[in-house]
Amino acid sequence: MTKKKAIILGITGQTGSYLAKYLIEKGYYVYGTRRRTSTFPLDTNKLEKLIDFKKYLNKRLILKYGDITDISAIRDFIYEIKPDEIYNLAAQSFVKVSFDMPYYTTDANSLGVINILETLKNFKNIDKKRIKFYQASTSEMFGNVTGNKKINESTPMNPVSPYGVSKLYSYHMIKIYREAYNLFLSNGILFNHESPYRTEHFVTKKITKGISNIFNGNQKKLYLGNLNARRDWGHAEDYAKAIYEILNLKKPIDLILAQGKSHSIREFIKECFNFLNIRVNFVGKGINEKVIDQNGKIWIEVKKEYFRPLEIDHLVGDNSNFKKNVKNFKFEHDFKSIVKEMMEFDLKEAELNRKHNK
Ligand code: NAP
Ligand code: G4F
Repeated sequence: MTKKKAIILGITGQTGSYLAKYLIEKGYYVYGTRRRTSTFPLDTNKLEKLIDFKKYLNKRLILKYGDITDISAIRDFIYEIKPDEIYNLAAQSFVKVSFDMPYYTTDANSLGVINILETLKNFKNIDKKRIKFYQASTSEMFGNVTGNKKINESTPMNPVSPYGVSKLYSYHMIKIYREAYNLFLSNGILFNHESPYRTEHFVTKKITKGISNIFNGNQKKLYLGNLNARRDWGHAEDYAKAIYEILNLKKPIDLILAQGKSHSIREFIKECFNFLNIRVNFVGKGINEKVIDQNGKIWIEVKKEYFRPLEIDHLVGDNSNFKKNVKNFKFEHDFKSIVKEMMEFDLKEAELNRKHNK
């Protein structure tokens, strides 16, 4: 087993939690930052569900306070740990919120990355160790692609959200610092990835949790936005493993990670109802659309407030470059199995809540 040290910024998030689990299983010492919040308890619940805290916390898993916008915290952390690898998954990651909070989104997602890059540049001058750095880049950087073609690494990038722009800034800074200062910096350009540990304001989790709660009588209806949008959904556990592979290639690289298939939000909803064996119809159009079962019960209604000022209609990625570079990588999950796993997980939680509320 390796004795390597990895820092994960954004360890409390969905993908950070899966990555921490994977690296600990590989024998890594994993160091992560958690943010100070004014409320307690702090959000380590995803991590705690995936990792045996009793066994690993403060042994192979060390959590420190830190915020990516605070250069002193980031610099001290990197100088103290002297890690072999750094994975930057920390971000204001919700596209819709980026329209409401463009300054903070830029601060965390763009300037936060400069805090790390500047630290790595200076660190290289005083220490011989060449730290490998992974940046969580995103398909949001591409925006709307003419003809809804499969996106590859050469597709022009025209983001349509403050989030997309903030990530595009970092994507380019990675390329610039890599070339200018000979640093080991890689961009993983990941398409949407989901799991039972997806934060609940993202659409997949909102749907599986909402339908599970309605099924259990905990909630009356679910309200959603644009059901026509199409996304290329993979599983966060597969993508965490792929992130490790991307960073551990011989040379730094920019690679797309996707499934190569897209589904609409409507198709995702249909698959959830298929899982429950409930037949539903989509009635009406646009903001008047509703999802109604055979007994006339309305499960889902479309609401204007969940639409975005600008939208990406269709995202689908070409992963052939990933497959060429990361040989024999096996995706363990597909669209159907993701929906199944999320529904099973949320039905269990909803059932517990129903019993608790009785
Ligand atoms: P997530 O669940 O929203 O996790 C985001 C993480 O960033 C959380 O740990 C969060 O901490 C942390 N964070 C937010 N602001 C921070 C700050 N100022 N300083 C330090 N940490 C901060 O996101 P995810 O789905 O795991 O995605 C991980 C990364 O991949 C993100 O950078 C995201 O933009 C990118 N990405 C995601 C997808 C996807 O489909 N999931 C696709 C492409 C790229 P708290 O727990 O304290 O909030
Ligand atoms: O689940 P979403 O919020 O994810 P989105 O915007 O695609 O962003 C995610 O994937 C990106 C990679 O492409 C990441 F970089 C980013 O960090 C994040 O993880 O929305 C997916 C689609 C959108 O088209 C949205 O308009 O679902 C549509 N949607 C319809 N109703 C909704 C809703 N999205 C949300 N969150 N909530 C709704 O009620």
